[in-house]
Amino acid sequence: MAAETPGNPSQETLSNLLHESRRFEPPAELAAGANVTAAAYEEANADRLAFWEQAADRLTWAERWHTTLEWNAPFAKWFLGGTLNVAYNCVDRHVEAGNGEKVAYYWEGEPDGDERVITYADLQKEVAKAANALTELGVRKGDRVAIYMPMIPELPISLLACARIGAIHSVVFGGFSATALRSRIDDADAKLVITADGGYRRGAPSALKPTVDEAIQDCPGVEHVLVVRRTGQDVAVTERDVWWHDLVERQSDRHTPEPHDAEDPLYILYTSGTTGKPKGILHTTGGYLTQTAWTHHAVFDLKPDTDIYWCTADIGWVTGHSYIVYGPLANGATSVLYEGTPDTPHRGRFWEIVQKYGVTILYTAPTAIRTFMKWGDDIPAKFDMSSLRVLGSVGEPINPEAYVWYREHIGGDRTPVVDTWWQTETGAIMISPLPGVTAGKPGAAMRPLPGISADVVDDQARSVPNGGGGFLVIRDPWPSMLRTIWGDDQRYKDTYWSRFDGFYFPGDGAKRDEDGDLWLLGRVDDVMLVSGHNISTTEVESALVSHPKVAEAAVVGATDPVTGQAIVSFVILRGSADESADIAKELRDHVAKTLGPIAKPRQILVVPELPKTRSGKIMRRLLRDVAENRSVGDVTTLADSSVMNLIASKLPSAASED
Ligand code: 6R9
Repeated sequence: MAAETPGNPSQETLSNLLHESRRFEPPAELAAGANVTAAAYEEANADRLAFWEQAADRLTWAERWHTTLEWNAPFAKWFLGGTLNVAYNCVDRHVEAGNGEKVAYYWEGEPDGDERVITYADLQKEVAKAANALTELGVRKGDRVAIYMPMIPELPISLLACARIGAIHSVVFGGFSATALRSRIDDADAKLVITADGGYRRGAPSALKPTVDEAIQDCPGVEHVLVVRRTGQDVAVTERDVWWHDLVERQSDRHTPEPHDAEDPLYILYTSGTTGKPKGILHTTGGYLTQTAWTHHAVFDLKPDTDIYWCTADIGWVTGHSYIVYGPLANGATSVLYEGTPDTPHRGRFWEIVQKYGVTILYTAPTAIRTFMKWGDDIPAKFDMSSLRVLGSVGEPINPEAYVWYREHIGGDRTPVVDTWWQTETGAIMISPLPGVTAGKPGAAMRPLPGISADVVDDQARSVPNGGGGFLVIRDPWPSMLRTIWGDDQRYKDTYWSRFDGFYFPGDGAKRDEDGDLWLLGRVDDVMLVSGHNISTTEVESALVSHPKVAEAAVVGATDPVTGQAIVSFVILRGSADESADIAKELRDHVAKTLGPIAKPRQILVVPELPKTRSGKIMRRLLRDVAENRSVGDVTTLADSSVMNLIASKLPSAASED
């Protein structure tokens, strides 16, 4: 396909401004013993379905499938005719293989000294008891169970108990409001809610049960609320409430898992979406477990006998579903599960946990990494983290500077960093380096994994050439893809399959560099149109973060009489940097030098915080309101709504530039 005319802005889909030449080869030892080698790409290229069949064969099936894929676009069915039990695959089969004494989770509570060690044999008993308890409460295969809990062992146990009996779980993040919880309970028509009296958050017990009580006031479909006692705080108890310790503890610790169909639903997980009602993303069993397990094995090079793996996400998000619960347990991994926040009781808590358990694989988010950069290099330097061998990143584009900091200050300049791109909808990792194969480039997610066909296209759905930017699309169905939006097939088609005929459109922009490697450039809704150039927020933010004084940056396009849109930047300085009078000029010049004059921000605002969702993604929509002097829109999904006032109070000083 002919390239777009270089330098003709009206034809360019998305500018490619940032050039990064640092490279990190895979460590020789890791490459020599890697779970997955370059051959996997060739095998998958030669026969994609055979490749996924092999991955599915890593699981234990009650009945093997007869048809690998049935594709009635955009509706996919994988491993038709196959039956398996997800909980059996995640728990029982490891016990049967003689690994019952192996640790599944080292659970670390937020209050100091609060810890539990849960072996696979323990997990088998706990899941069996919980499955029996759900059955006693009348929960049957196909029923929906809403789960609203802190990060305690009963949370993964509840997921597995549902999976075991074929009930469909719908986890709602414990930080959501009663209104958000109610709309999700209603949409899925849940008959049981599992919760706790409360959880620990930043050093204090924080109640959950009252939020459930408020949420279900008008939900007659909810028959029971199963309540774990975690904090011991006072809670109102009504007739439909049942204590976990009363009901679950007296159950038999044996339960026979029944096989379920590969396409039986496993869970619904709501993604907020910026407008309208949340979308209930539906995942099924066989394909989902195949891809979560295989990617966890491949991308983290997990060695179940020696690795200690820690994903710091909350199980309320898809990262926790796929890479704390299903993927790691299917692989028989030993994981750390941490209840609290990174700064409780001190800012070295994560590194203390890495040191305590000898964590070898750490999976966290750019927002956390940038926060650690802001807090200062001296904090991680106090801990022994020589056990670490692979670092992962997920949730947002990782700025090259954050990547290099992560590698150096957390990984001791030894560990590969895998930047993993995926979504709630994709169920599992789609684009990522393989740590024993791929030379890492800071900021790049590199290549689609074997078996995944991702592409970058222009608005006519034509592949862009190397060096070009555009829309990320997925060309072929993959095993862990969402099957639909719960109860709304039409919305599923409209949202993901209507922008480009026959391709899945995730809503992200991307570029393909000169070597053909992929760089994610943020949501296409955030792209800025400056003097006819489409500029991604990610590249300007990364340029700002590459200045030694900047820890974090968010940029938005604001209406401008001259350029159409102008770039407005919000920056958080590093702990060590002082806010000099000419910081704005310094940073604007730095961006112009790094990316070219076209990307020079019109304004720079130094702010103490940025508005983020509860999973840590920057909400640029709200910053656009500030930049265009509008009253700030819907803040209900903000983690901390007071930050918008802090930011707005910074505004007057911004008007003075140029
Ligand atoms: C797993 C998860 C999905 C959106 C996705 C994209 C962004 C996630 C990324 C990334 C660049 C990465 N995203 N990982 N962007 N590089 N490595 O985060 O799921 O909460 O559904 O968000 O997050 O914009 O479309 P989810």
